[in-house]
Amino acid sequence: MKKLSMSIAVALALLGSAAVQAKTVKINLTAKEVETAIDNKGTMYRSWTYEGMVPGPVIHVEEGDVVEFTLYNDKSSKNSHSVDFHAARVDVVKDFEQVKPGEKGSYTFKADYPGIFYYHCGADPMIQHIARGMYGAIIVDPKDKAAMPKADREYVLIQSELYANPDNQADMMANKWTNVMFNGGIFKYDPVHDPAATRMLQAKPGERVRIYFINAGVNEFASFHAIAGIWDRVYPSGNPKNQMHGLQSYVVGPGDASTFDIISPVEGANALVTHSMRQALSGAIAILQYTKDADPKMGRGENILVR
Ligand SMILES: [Cu+2]
Repeated sequence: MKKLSMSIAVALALLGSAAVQAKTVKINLTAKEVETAIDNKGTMYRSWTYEGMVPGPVIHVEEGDVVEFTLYNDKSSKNSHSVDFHAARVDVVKDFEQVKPGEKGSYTFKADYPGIFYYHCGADPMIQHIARGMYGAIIVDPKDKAAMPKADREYVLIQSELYANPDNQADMMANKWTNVMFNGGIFKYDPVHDPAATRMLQAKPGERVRIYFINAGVNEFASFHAIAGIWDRVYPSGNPKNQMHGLQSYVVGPGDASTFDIISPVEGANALVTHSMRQALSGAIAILQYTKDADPKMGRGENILVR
């Protein structure tokens, strides 16, 4: 009996070591030039996208994973596109090269650093490709599961600017945006400022809510703040080694990202904003509502980026 339990222990140890070995993950994205809704009324905009959505899909891997990435550029596209993963260390010329309509391009990288990283199109002119919607999030979970406190719910919020005329690069270069948005929509999660809004972020009081915040820019800095709340922890670039406590706001520059944890001791709500008021009041406000009967599906699975 003793011998048997020993051999089981050895087998489990072997299984354990196999489980922590780096795995290879295949990720595919397709660039598509389609119309997307930019507000709660359904106003359409001639976006350029990954998979027909703004932001693009949330990509989730683990520290140490080898990512085999392929970009397909849909044959209906009029422009070349590319993907620049901030989680990758590769050759900017060879790997981030733009892909022509109807063609594909591949490269491989190892996700060496845990955290929240931006991805975006780098095709020329980059300012226009990003401003039209070619951006998204890649989360690299730390290999050490105890490196960060476990989050009860997680949400991705990506800030960006809206330029009224998607063809007008001069307005983008002159920083003449009309609105700042979270996840590609004006007041997308804010029924206070837009009665047409139907979505909010949800959690229960006392839960640790983790916000993966990316600033896609293209030009503005974000001063990310929770009105009526305090960030319990902020992790610049989402790396567990970068840990700050008790912050009221934290600046995330264009092309940067950080992980923000918040816990509400009470029922009610926080308004998550960029505290630059011109940015917030033109569309960059998300209500995070705390109720005891918060929807268990929110902030989990597919709903970490609320579409
Ligand atoms: Cu592009």
